[in-house]
Amino acid sequence: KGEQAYIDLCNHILEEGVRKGDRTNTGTYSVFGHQMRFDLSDGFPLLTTKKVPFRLVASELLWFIKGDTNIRYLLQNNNNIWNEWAFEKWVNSVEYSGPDMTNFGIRSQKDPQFNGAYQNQMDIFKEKILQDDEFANKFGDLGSVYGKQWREWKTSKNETIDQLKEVIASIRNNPDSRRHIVSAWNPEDIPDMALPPCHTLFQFYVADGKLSCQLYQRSADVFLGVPFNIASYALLTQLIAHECKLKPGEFVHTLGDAHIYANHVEQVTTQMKREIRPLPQLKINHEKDSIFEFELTDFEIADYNPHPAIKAPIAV
Ligand code: UFP
Repeated sequence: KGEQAYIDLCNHILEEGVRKGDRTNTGTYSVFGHQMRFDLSDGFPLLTTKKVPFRLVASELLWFIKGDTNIRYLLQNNNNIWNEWAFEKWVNSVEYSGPDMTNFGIRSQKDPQFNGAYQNQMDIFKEKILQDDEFANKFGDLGSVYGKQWREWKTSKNETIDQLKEVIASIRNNPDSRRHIVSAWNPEDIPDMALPPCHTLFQFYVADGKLSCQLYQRSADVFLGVPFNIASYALLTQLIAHECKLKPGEFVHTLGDAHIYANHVEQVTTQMKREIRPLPQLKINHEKDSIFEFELTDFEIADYNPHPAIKAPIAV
C-alpha cells in the first residue's frame, strides 16, 4: 500500500518484467495488469523517494477540469508538459519557415547543436502562443484531449455530454450507484490523436461517507509518468470529495502495460534504495465548494520533504 506499493511495482518489473519493444524504440521491461492502492487519509500520495512537481500536476489537472484544450493556459502557469504536441503541428504547417524540425524529439536528445536550434524555435513558439490570439487558436489547441472528453464529449446527435458535471451530480444524488464513470477513451477520435489517452477511464465509489476513485491506465511509464498520475488522480478525488462533502477514501491505480524504459533502470534503482518518508498533506481553500472554481492558489502542499528529483530522458 501507498508509496511502498510503488517501490514494490518497480521491483516487480525489474525482476519479472519481459523485455518488450515499443513505439518509441527505446525498449522497456514490462508487466501487464497491476494494481496499487493509496489510502488518502494517510496523507497526500506525492512520492517522497523523489521530488514530484505538484505545481505542474495541479495546473494540468485544473486545465482538464476547465475543459480547456489549449496549451496557452498551461504556458501562463509556466507548465511546459504539453508543448511538444502543439509545437509539432506548427513545424509541420505551411506557416513555419524556420530550420527543419523533423523528428525533433529524438534529435534534440541526441544532437546538442540541433537542440540549440530546437530550443530557439520552441521559445519563439511559446511567445507567439502567449501573445497572439489567432496563432494560439490555430496552433495551441490540442483537439480531442482529456479536457474535451471530460467536459464536452460529442455525441452522434451533435450534442455534448459534460461527463465531469454528470458524475459529480450522480455521486451527490445517488452515491450507491455503480455507474460513476468518466471515459476519456473515445474510439471515434483515436485515429486522429497523436497520443491516445493513457488515463482511459475512471470510476468513483462511495461508502462509509468516503469517496474512492479507481483509474484504469492503459499504458504506464512507471518512472516518469506514474508518480505524476498518482498525484493528479489523488488531487481530483480530494477535490470532488470536498465538493460532495465526503471524506477522501482510496485511490486505486490499475495499470495495463506497466513498463520501465531501458534508459530509466539506473534512475529507478537509485530511487528504490531511498528511504520512504512521511507523506505531505494537501490543504484546500475551504471558502470554495465547486471544483470548477478552484485556482492554483487554492491548494497547498504542506510538510513535503522529499529526496531530490531524479532526471531521466523522456521517451518520444
Ligand atoms: N505516459 C504515462 N502517463 C501519462 C502519459 C503518458 O505513463 O500520463 F501521458 C507514458 C506511457 C507510455 C507513453 O510510456 O507515455 C505513451 O505511449 P503509448 O501511447 O505508446 O502507450
